[in-house]
Amino acid sequence: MKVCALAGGVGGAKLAAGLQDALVPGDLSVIVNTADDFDLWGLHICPDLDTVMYTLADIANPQTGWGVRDESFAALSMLDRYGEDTWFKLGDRDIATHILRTSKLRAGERLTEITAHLSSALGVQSRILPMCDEPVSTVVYTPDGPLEFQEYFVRRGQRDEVLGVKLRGIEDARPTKAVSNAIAKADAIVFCPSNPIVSISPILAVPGMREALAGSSAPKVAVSPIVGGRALKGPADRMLKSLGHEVSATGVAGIYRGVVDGMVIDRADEKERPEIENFGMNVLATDAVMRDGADRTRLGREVLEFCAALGAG
Ligand code: FO1
Repeated sequence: MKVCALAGGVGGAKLAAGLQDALVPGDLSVIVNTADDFDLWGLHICPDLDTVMYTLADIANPQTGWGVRDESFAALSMLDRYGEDTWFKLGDRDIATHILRTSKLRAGERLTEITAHLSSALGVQSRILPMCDEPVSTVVYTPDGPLEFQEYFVRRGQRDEVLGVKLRGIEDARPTKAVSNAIAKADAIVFCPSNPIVSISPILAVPGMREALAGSSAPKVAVSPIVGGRALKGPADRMLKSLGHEVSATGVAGIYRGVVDGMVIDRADEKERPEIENFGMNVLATDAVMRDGADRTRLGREVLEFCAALGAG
């Protein structure tokens, strides 16, 4: 069964790992948000691509979900001695990824090729696909004015109220050939439990992406990142609220209405089933919280079974 997943950072990467475990090696493609990408000290950093890559390579830091396990921070300490503001915690091994990516970009390679090279060198058999090769940047509008995404997310600790989100450069972006192929060949399409506003929406906003998804007859299923009215991780709950969405699995389903055929929600939110079914979506209620590797694999398998049942029905 060929599966195409859409993912942002930590939550999305966890389900992608579960799907990878449940599938024959090589049958998973993951389209990843690149609107969090930014440059720091001349290095091009792609946090969501790297989080997915390290997680699928089984070298991610289990405490944070991002960065590399057993990491050291000697380079960052030296930058600190030079008087630099070291607010973004780049580890030594992680820096190697950014050095190589940046040098290949400067040599004219596309982000898609570079990501394929890096992930295959780390032994990842799934395809990790940037949503596009053009630069796109999320700008978060707050009462203090517009902020670059990582300024909002890491430097200011997601404390600002989000009044709006814009995607700089999105008009010039296009789904890559690899992305279009992954969607066209998929037997199931899975929207991972990533932030619907700043992780999945940028992927959907790439001109041509919604049409590519609509052109696929494969069942499409989204896993809610909101459980019991709270985000599993990060600021999704506060963002949904400040942008006028209901903070619930139903609120997430409303964002994906007309795009997906099914929603996977947590058992705690079972009472929302009728409302979501009213959107014309099928609902699977299960344990949607991934605490460990066993949870990821179980949820991955359940999501695939749900997709198979929708495809057969
Ligand atoms: N997130 C943090 O909260 N603090 C950090 O210092 C940080 C560093 C970092 C370095 C490399 C990387 O790939 C990711 C990193 N992240 C960090 C995570 C990242 O900013 C967010 O998870 C995503 O951008 C949101 O999806």
